[in-house]
Amino acid sequence: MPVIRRKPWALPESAATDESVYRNRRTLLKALGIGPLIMAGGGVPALAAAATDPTADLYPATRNLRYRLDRPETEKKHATTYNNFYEFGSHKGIAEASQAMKLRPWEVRIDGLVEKEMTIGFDDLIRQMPLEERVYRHRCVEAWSMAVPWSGFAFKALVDFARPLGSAKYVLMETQADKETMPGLNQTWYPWPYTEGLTLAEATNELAFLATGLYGKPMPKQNGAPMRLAVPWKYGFKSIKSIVRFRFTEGRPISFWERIQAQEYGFWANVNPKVDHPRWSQATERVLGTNDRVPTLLYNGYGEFVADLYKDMKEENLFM
Ligand SMILES: Nc1nc2c(c(=O)[nH]1)N[C@H]1C(S)=C(S)[C@@H](COP(=O)(O)O)O[C@H]1N2
Ligand SMILES: [Mo]
Repeated sequence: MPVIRRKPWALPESAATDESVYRNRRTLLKALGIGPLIMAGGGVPALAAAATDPTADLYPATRNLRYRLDRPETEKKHATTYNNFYEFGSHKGIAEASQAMKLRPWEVRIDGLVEKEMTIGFDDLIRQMPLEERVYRHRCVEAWSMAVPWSGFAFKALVDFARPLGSAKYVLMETQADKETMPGLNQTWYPWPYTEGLTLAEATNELAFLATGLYGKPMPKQNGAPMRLAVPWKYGFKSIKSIVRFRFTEGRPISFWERIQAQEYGFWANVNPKVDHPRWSQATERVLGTNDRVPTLLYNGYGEFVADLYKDMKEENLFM
């Protein structure tokens, strides 16, 4: 295996300590001039602001009990204050900075190999989709994990809506890239915009979910408002945030992290505790909030849903 040097832009393995989770949160609260009394009500201010969201009436959506957890749900305060969203900075404390993001108007482009290319407003799109709530595990490639209730709809519903041509084999997704509100875009060595891709078979697998809400409310900005991907059997970087484009293609798209460091962050990126990252072990993960170390599961515990997708792909680098 080639020796891989630590690049300044590489994802850090330093899943920070619980202490820094609290430190980030305190910094956020201080910056917003909000003290612990208000927070006793639960949640960060960003979630309270969701009341003015034009889709607020859609939440909470009915929970789909087919998807179950093997662990407690992560507390909202952790999942909404410890984030990866490099558009707002290459560290975990971006919740405050991300509040600058403008969510309306929010247009979604559907193009490439589809019957008819289109641009559709997010509010128009979401009201045509079958909303539900699902609790999913989430396993970051940096070896921390959480388990949260997303609201949203099956990716398959979007694919059906987009009507891809028979020649389409992949779907590329793109995050908004707005220099005005996203300071991370000034780090020009990153290949913005953030992109990710799935095969159509993966995108139409029942687990692939387009999440528009979290904890029974519209999606907080820091978690990828107004719509982000949730593919819980893959490492977290596949779950692209704040999507503005779905492009259907015949060839395999190259994603953001793959462009940066393909030997560490490949196209498939399926979770496997037996295939270590070149710079750290993937055998266990640190649970956000409690800091418990628990064993990582093959396909992050979702093998019953997705293992068949890969049964004829033995030569592919499925777990990197
Ligand atoms: N556009 C965009 N999407 C992104 C990222 C990012 O930096 N930019 N980070 C990814 C990574 S590495 C992870 S672990 C998850 C984190 O999601 P969360 O902050 O909601 O926990 O978002 C993923 N989606
Ligand atoms: Mo991640």
